[in-house]
Amino acid sequence: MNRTKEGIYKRFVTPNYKPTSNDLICLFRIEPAKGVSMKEAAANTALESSVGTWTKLETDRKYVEKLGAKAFSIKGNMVKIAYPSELFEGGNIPNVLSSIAGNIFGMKVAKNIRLEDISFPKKMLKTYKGPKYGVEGLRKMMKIKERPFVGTIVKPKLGLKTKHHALVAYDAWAGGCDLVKDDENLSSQNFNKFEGRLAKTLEMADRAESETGEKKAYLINVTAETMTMLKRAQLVQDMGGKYVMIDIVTAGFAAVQTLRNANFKMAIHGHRAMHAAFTRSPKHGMDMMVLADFARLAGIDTLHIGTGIGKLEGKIEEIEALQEEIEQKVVYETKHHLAQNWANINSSMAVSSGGLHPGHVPFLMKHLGHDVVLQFGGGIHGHPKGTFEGAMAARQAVNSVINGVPIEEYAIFHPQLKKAIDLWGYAKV
Ligand code: CAP
Ligand code: MG
Repeated sequence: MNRTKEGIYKRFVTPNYKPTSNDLICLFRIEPAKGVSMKEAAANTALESSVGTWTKLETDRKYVEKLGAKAFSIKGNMVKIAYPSELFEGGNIPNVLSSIAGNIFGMKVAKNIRLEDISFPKKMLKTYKGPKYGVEGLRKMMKIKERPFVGTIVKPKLGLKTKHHALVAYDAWAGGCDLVKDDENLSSQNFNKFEGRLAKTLEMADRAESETGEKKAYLINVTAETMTMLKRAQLVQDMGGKYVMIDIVTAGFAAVQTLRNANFKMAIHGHRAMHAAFTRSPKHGMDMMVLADFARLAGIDTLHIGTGIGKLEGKIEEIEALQEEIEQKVVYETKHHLAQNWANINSSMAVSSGGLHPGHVPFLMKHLGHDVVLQFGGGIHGHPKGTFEGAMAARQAVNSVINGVPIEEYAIFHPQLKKAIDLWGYAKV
């Protein structure tokens, strides 16, 4: 490699380059370090994330040159870099991340660097399974034609004994929830072991199904060391479960791929605990968009994307963009996002969760429509009359929107909803 600045620029900063349909594109926001030009920071990002390093190499070969990434657009601090897909092994998400989201985050030439979005070429998409069910498949599985799904997380998030956990799940289903999930940090602790919980809670799901005539799914958390994870998932399938959940960040994308590639006849729910460690800063790290892209690629059927109104950070416009990214087949380019044609990859369904209660439903449905899981933890189990009526209140809130009746009016004839909005209020839309 020619290690003069000019040599590096010539190879890694190429404004005339037109990306081919086989290139993976990344959109970075780069803030160069003091005394470093944008061009230099962009060049170093491209080289470090592909074939280069800090010095000229005696081992370099002519044929390596064509694998170099190219910064082909620099507008202000937004830099687009194209990577030839030959750089990556097919079907290997950790491999892709180690390049495009690897060493670059620690480079001294950049004060801050944030990966805003990524666009996969068709050639790469073909090497991944994507979601098995997607929005359509999940609607068929749950026999829910149009409305949003209503979900809950058993609370308290940790500590309940198996018997009580299963009873809380039963009340939630009987009251009107479609999905009941474990919380992100429940696995197989001594107070609530996986096997016992699975058996007892699935029993309650069956009971609620026969009593209500609706489909009920239990999203049991199989996040664990991967061999254990697979054994647990197999057990869920053997016992008639429809769904498993995994913490996609703490378990890692290899684990998500392992779970998806095992090809169980079950949907996979993706919780994103820990994402904010690197998605929260607007300057450094990566946007949730990138995580969502990889979750869809790996095969997550339902993914947490935030609320825009609940207890956790995230503006509603960002949540809408995330929903579009994971649910649509074709996503168009905007100032902050790259275009994507998802080709063979199925959709993932958005999950809105985190500090929600029934009074938020009109706001959520206005912004996120019907293809969404509305998920309430405290907002159901904190209902003054308990879980059963809390779940009723959540379903009533959804019905109020479907029937076009303002929630406060609907509440007059629906005492469970009334109790909920008396306690937590409601968002005006
Ligand atoms: C929600 C929740 C979910 C968050 C995760 C919790 O409970 O169970 O894990 O939604 O955040 O533990 O906070 P509440 P996100 O409904 O009681 O708040 O969806 O943003 O990934
Ligand atoms: Mg939780």
